[in-house]
Amino acid sequence: MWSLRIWAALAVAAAVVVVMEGDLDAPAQASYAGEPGLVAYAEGHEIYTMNADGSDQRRLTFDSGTFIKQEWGCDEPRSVFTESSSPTWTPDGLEVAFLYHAADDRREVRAIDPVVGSMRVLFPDWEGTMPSWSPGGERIAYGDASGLWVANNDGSSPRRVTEPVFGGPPPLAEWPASLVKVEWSPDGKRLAFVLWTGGGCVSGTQDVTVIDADGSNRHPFVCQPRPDSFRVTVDWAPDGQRLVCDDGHGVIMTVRPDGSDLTPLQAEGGEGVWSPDGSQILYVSDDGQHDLRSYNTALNSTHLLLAGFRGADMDWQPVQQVPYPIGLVDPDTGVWRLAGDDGYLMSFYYGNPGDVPFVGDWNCDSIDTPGLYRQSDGYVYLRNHNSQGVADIRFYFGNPGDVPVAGDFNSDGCDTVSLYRPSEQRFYIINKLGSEDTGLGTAEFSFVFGNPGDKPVVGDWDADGFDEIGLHRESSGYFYFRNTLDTGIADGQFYFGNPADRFIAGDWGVVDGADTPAVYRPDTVTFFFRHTLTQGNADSSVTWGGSTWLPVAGASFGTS
Ligand SMILES: [Ca+2]
Ligand SMILES: [Ca+2]
Ligand SMILES: [Ca+2]
Ligand SMILES: [Ca+2]
Repeated sequence: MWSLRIWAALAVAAAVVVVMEGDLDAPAQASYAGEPGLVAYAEGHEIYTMNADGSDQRRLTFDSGTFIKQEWGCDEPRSVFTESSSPTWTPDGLEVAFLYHAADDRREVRAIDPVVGSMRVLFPDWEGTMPSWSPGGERIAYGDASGLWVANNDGSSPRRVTEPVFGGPPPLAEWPASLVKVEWSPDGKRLAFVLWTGGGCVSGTQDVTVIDADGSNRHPFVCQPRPDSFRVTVDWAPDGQRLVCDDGHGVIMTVRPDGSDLTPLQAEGGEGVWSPDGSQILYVSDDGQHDLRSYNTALNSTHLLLAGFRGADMDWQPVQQVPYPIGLVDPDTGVWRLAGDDGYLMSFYYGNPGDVPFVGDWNCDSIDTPGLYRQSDGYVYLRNHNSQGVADIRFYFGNPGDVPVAGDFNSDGCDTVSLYRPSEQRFYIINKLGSEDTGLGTAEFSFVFGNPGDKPVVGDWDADGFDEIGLHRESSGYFYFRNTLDTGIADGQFYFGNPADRFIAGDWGVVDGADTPAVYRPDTVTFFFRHTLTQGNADSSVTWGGSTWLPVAGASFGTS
């Protein structure tokens, strides 16, 4: 029945998981403002995204709506078309997964990156409902006519959690039941599913059941089903304490997972989805119009966002929060993802495959923005905004093979691009930027530091406002740094990181003006942060990204 392909990529693109170790205080998170994240939805065989206020609707899929076959159901012919449906964000929020009904009548689970537009097939032959991922992405839950299933995220080791028994008074109890939607709770402990039972073509009823992921504590009829209810939807509050659902007849409600404390919203409609911060529920009103509305859970008030909204099956993008001003650049696609001051990711295209990415404050406004160094011709491309666009500043500097190092080496509040030449183990420091496609000229000063094979990194190790340099020596595992920009022995050194780790530095964990190193480890797609310039284990870590992605670190990337 099942034909499943290993989905290794999910393990690579795991959700952002922030782990704080030791006794150090977690950095303060900026307060929530606005509605972060996109909302994916289905409309007319295709998948779209929009902002949470209904603006900026973008179509993601373009290959649906092709006639497949004629089907007879309930004594009426029905045309079946290729269709993309049931959009669901992957747990890392990077892709929209969806069910695709293919022209050969197969069903696939696909995923599309809304920034890049690239599409991949996760499961090429799928017969269940759209999978719902566990919060960490390690497992999937899905349903079919035989019950509720939990499996590894590659589809292996499926285990049936429960059978599809609708129950209730006759005739509901006698009719066959089937699962039509599954939603994993944010704490990973419970599953909510929509169960459908029908007596042929004339009647059918849907309702929501909540069950522990191990199959215990079954709570049926959580949303108080009424006869002839179709298209019941359900979504979890981000704290897992409540659900939003509807009875299929326009009564939209929130309720505890055990069915208690049912509270109808002061609104008619369905398709409710909870915002990642819990402050609002997005829904489609059912008062003759199909309007996109939002319900403020604190004020118990609703307001109109968009009149005449035809979307369905909405899913709100999981909000990634990264606690430090770090970023990752995918060198294969040129997609940048930077953690803003509010912790939310900004993503945009910049550069060509193979360019070496770095960041700096080129226009002295305290916001770090991208830079690229093209090692083949020594060209530097700097941009002053964290958005897609052309370079604001471009010039050439250095020799092929040089490694860019950016920092504020004279403490004037402006970053400049300097170089490390591995063939000479020599830093070339310059405190101005070039312009207008010209050469930058010679470096202001240069000095030798390090051994062949050392990897350079820039940071202000002594908190005096002047950036200096450091090196990672993979052969010994040592990190060396100097507090002056000249030749000499290291002012400090300690063991940190593994070979193949990618070094960055920033003022994280202990925010005192002094930079400390971190590594991005490709094989586990994890950043490991050291909060002091001393030897020891990582003080915190962030799991995020892809194994070929390159890390960058700044002081502030602003907010999108
Ligand atoms: Ca700037
Ligand atoms: Ca400077
Ligand atoms: Ca310094
Ligand atoms: Ca620090």
